[in-house]
Amino acid sequence: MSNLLAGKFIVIEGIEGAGKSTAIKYVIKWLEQKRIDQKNIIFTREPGGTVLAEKIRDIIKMEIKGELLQDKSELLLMYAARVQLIENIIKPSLAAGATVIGDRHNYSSFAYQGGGRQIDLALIKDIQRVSIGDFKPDFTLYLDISPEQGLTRAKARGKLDRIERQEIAFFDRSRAVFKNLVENDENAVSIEAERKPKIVELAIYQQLDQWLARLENAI
Ligand code: T5A
Repeated sequence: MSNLLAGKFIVIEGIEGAGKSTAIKYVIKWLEQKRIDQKNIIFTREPGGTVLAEKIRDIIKMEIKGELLQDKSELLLMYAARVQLIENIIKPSLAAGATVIGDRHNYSSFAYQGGGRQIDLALIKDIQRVSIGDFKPDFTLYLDISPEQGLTRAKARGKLDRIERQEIAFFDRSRAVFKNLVENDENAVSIEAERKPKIVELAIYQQLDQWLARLENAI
């Protein structure tokens, strides 16, 4: 069974405060229950995850008086960080037989820069094609939450950053794009994330079990 999970890339997506960091702990617990050795579980986050990509993350989060980060610059920085992460960490780890868990990936750019910032999705697709080609996750868990609820959770944790301070409509558009992408992706599932942590945890295990069963049936 563990062989089926070797070399697989599992991604968690969702808007702010959906519970991605919390969900990752559950995914790690599930992998350990499937007897995947801790050293074969690699965790990544986007934007970030390599030395240079973390520096790009700093630029994305930075607020400079008198100079706005342009939407298209933000989009290109997301993909620059993604290329660094994929080529330096994700692909080599998968090739070595690890299971990689990603806190956000490509769908976040469609949701935030496409939905939120309203950049043409066709343009994002072109940038995706020239930067990361057809690289994609094996399985995506999308945590669905209303922006009101997600931002309440995020606020409870502390000061909001540049992106988190966008208006509710921004996150409504992001959520709509996420939902559309997930509905049209047979390797992605949506989880209602407004429920109690224990219920969300069980829903995540159930979805992972069903995905694993599909992998087994495909042999
Ligand atoms: N971005 C990123 C783009 O615009 N484009 C892109 O292409 C990419 C990759 C990243 C920012 O960059 C943007 C999106 C982001 O704005 P970040 O700091 O990594 O910035 O932000 P997030 O990924 O949004 O991470 P957050 O930490 O804000 O949200 P999480 O990880 O979803 O939430 P989590 O797990 O920390 O939970 C939030 C709080 O809720 C509680 C937790 O204990 C925590 O306190 N919680 C629950 N409470 C009640 N019920 C539950 N079921 C709960 N689950 C968790």
